[in-house]
Amino acid sequence: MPDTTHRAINDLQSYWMPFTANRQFKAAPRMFVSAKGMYYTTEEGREVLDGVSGMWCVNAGHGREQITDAIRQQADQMDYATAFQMGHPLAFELASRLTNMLPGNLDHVFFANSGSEAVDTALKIALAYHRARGEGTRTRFIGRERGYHGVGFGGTAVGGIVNNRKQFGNMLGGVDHLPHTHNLEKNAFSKGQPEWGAALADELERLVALHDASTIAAVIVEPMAGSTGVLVPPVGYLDRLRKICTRHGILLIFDEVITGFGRTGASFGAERFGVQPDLMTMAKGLTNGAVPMSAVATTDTIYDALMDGPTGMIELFHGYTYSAHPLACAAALATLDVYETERLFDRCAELAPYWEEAVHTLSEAKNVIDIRNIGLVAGIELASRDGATGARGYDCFLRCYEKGLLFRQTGDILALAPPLIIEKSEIDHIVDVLGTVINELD
Ligand code: PXG
Ligand code: PLP
Repeated sequence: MPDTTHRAINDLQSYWMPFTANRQFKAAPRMFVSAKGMYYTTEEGREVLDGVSGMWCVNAGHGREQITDAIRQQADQMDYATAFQMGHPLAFELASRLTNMLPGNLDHVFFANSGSEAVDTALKIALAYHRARGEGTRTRFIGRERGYHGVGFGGTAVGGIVNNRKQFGNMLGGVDHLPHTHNLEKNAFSKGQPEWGAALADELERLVALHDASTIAAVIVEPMAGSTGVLVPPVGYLDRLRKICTRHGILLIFDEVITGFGRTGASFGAERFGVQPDLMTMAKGLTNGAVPMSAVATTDTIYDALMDGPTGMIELFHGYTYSAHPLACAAALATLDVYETERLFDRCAELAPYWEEAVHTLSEAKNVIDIRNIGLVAGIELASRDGATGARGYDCFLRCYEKGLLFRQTGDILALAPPLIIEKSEIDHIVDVLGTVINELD
């Protein structure tokens, strides 16, 4: 047995940090100890403006009392209730509340705890649906290059970010990918939806011809790809995907883990882009990040197809210990109240033009090769240094952090998605800091 008695209680080695360069971080740790509104406070007592809403989740800003009160109260009343063969009222209330908000006939909601679980749930529901209708040969999934659908085996397989895949073998079999929609030659510095690229959706016809529709269960895409560095869908692109899916009996899954709850200036990306999916995943903003929770919404058609056997039979052999956890339900209900009373989705839409103009002023900054935006999201792409992809992006991330601004950096792309409560003066400040830092970098 190794002798560990001499170790400091806060030994940094014990915690294996997710999606983090552990050795680099532990050599010079950055710690947040509190958060309120638009700002974190660091261990040294510095304030840092949260330019990415936690991790695309704290849409109403940090430390919202209405939400923390609801969690506290629910913890006192009932900490946990089993979700299998038993219910509790908040779960039903939240599901009804969501189906009232959701576009079209997305009328049923299944609860999970993370975006990754929601994605795997949606993929499994798609398989079960086709099987229930006697089309059990439809087992193939089509994702998209550069897509991010979390880190479960299903989500990793349909995802298209190479670094997230290459360590993990074959993953789920029978998956193919659409091409991504990023094209600097055609679309650099587009404001909002790029004009070029709708025809990329026709690649789905090619994949259908290759595999045959009878083998394809579902297509899964993010309406706007977030994690890969903000790829806004070209005008008409999602609409074409929808038409091709419908033509071939393929389900269309929108992964709205980032685009849900106001981020693009409407309740959901489906609404913002005017395209109706058959299944939708949600997470993050659902509880304002305060308690882990995710959900999958499905149409009546899908739900009804599975409600077909004997009534005493479990219809879907799937669920989580913490599905519809009472604390998460309480947090989500309070979060939806905050969004509604403060009209935060409208606020996002109202601020979006100001945000767009502000971030595009950085187009003249050194090494900036693209700026993309929609709602309160922006992606700023920097040219990579020779032989050192990501180095310039990381330097920018670190210097901005030192100057009190946090965002997400993925390679040489800077992703911004501030809480929807942001003020114009804070938008100006973000752009100021970014402009200064980008121009200082070699
Ligand atoms: N789908 C989408 C579209 C996501 O953006 C997930 C699924 C997975 O959710 P969970 O809760 O399992 O992480 C996500 C998560 C980034 C970043 O750097 C983005 C996510 C997570 C972590 C970092 O942009 N998105
Ligand atoms: N592993 C074991 C041994 C379990 O018993 C369970 C749940 O009962 C799980 C994994 C799944 O955990 P969860 O339902 O929290 O996803």
